[in-house]
Amino acid sequence: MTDQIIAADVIAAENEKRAAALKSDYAALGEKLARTGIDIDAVTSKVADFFVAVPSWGVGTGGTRFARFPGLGEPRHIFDKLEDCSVINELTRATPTVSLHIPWDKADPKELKAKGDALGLGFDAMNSNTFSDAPDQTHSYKYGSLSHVDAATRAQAVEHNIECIELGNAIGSKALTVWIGDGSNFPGQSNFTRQFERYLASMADIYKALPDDWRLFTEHKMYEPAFYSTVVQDWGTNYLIAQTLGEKAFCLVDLGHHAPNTNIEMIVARLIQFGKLGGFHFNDSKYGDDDLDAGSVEPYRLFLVFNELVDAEHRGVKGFHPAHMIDQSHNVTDPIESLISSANEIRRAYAQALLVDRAALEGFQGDNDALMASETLKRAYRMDVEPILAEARRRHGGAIDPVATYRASGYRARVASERPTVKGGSGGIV
Ligand code: LRH
Ligand code: MN
Ligand code: MN
Repeated sequence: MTDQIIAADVIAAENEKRAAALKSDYAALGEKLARTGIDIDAVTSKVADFFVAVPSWGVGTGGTRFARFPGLGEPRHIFDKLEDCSVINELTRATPTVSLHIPWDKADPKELKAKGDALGLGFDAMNSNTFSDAPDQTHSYKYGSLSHVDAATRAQAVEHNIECIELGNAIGSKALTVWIGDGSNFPGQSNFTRQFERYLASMADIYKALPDDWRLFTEHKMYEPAFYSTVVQDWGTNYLIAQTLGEKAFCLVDLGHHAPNTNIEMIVARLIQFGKLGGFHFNDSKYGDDDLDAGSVEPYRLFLVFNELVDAEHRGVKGFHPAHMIDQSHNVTDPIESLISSANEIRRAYAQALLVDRAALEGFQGDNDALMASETLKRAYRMDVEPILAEARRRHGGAIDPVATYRASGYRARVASERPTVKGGSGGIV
């Protein structure tokens, strides 16, 4: 038995209000899909088996470089964060794991594991932080970390990553994600080649410390905090890293880390083709690394990414098991509501991609029928799959309408009365 934070009878009462409508919507959609030979229950089971990890850093209100406006009941520490994450999972049944960020979430591994077990939560990829200085560290990362010109600073950054692996190992994680802010702000400030050589050497030391059943994810990002050049700036560099390090190294694609208009779904296809797609940080953006809620700005792009993933599944690509994580920053919403909504949007894109008639698509591609090929994707994308998502949640003890149920539960007001009010302040980066 796990500790359920949102009382089961609250979920049941809310579901009761919506059960009849869902039943009839699900039957109608089932009938519609059956006309094209799709078994709705098969799709619902696949959707129910699709999970995405929640970032521990996402349940607190984020901020920008300018300010942070905290909400009520901000989590005080990782154990509060885990409770917030559990609420998301209880309502969506889509997020049974949490991705930790160290040192922000540093705690006794036994206590972390016990709390996770009590809530029925596991731990996804560990994230290291060498893009900011921890209060007690010896060497500053102001001028870089894993690629720093100073060997002692690089060694400290390597050591920190190894510590993340050790902590992760003790709590059941199986992957380390490394994102660094290293780069330069002026032409001439750094030697591109030497800097990348130093980075690769540091990463090789981290790679050596990986347990056999672990994967190492490197995350590229075009710019920020370095504004002239970034060491791991794009998927090409990321691919070189994964290739150089070895078979346990893979590329992580954060949807917000590309230049505007970049064809991200094509990057995904390339990485799959060459066996180096490690996973995702889902979010959405309009201008840069905005960290907006997944599917909130460009839901079609999210669908197109999932179209590539389902295509790979369909082709039976060997050893294909990308890690799915959310990486968002919530400035104007209740973070729990945003994460609930994003988990649903991610599942929605997956469900829609499952509906693509792949045989027809292949036929149109072979006939150079561009219009019908595009129409085949659009047909799946236009399908309102909400009854499938709701039914997948309901069947696994979740809420038919998770945001409404969350509001009805009064959780935010309760934690606001237990957790001290946090004052606003100047900005951070996430
Ligand atoms: C960097 C990033 C990366 C970090 C997270 C806190 O932009 O997306 O994934 O780990 O923010
Ligand atoms: Mn990210
Ligand atoms: Mn980011």
